[in-house]
Amino acid sequence: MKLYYSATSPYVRKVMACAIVRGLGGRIEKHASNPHASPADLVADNPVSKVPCLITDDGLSLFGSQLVCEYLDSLGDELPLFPEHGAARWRALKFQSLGDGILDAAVPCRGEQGRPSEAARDAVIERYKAAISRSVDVLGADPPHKHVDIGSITVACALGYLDFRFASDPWRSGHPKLAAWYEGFVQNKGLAETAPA
Ligand SMILES: N[C@@H](CCC(=O)N[C@@H](CS)C(=O)NCC(=O)O)C(=O)O
Repeated sequence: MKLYYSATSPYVRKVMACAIVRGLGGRIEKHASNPHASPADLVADNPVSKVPCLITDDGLSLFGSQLVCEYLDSLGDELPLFPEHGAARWRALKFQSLGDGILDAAVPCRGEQGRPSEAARDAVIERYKAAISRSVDVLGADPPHKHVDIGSITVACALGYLDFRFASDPWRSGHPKLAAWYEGFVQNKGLAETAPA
C-alpha cells in the first residue's frame, strides 16, 4: 500500500498509529507529499489535495483519515479499532469526531497564525481557539478509556498536535484526569512510534 504523507500531519499520524496497532506498519510505503502545493500525483489520486491518501494494493485511492483508518481496520487479524456495534461503537466514533474536530480547528488555526495580523484574521483565530478549548473541556470531564480504539487514538493525536504546535496554550491546565489518561495512553506503540518531532 502507498500512503501520501507529510511528516507533521496529525491526520497522517492517526492513520500510521492505526496501521501500527493493527500490525500493518511494514506494509505501508510512505510517499512524502506537500498537499498545499497540489502536486500532480496527489491530485490525480485525491482531487481535494490532502494527506493522508492511501492507495490500496488493489489500486483504489482512499482519502480522509476516517475512511483510511476504517479500511486498515478491515485488514489483518488484530482486534478491531472500530467496535462493531453497541455503546462502545458510538462512544469510539464520538471521540473520533471530537479529536478530528480539534484538529479541524487547530490545523487551519495554525495556517491563519502565519498570516499578517488584522481584525478579521484575529477573530477567526479566536473562534478556532474557542472550539479547541470547549472540546478539551469536554474531554477533560470525560476522558477516553484506556482501551485502544479509533476514538482514543484520534484524541491522543489531537492532544499531541496541540503540544506540538500550540505549546504556549497548555491544554493540561485544569484537566488533570485528561492529562493522566494521555501520559499513559501515548506509551502505546502506535502513538510512541509516531510522535511528531
Ligand atoms: N479530514 C481530513 C483532513 C486532512 C487534512 O486537512 N490534511 C492536511 C494536512 S494536516 C492537508 O492535507 N492540507 C492541505 C490543504 O488543506 O490544502 C482527514 O481526516 O484526513
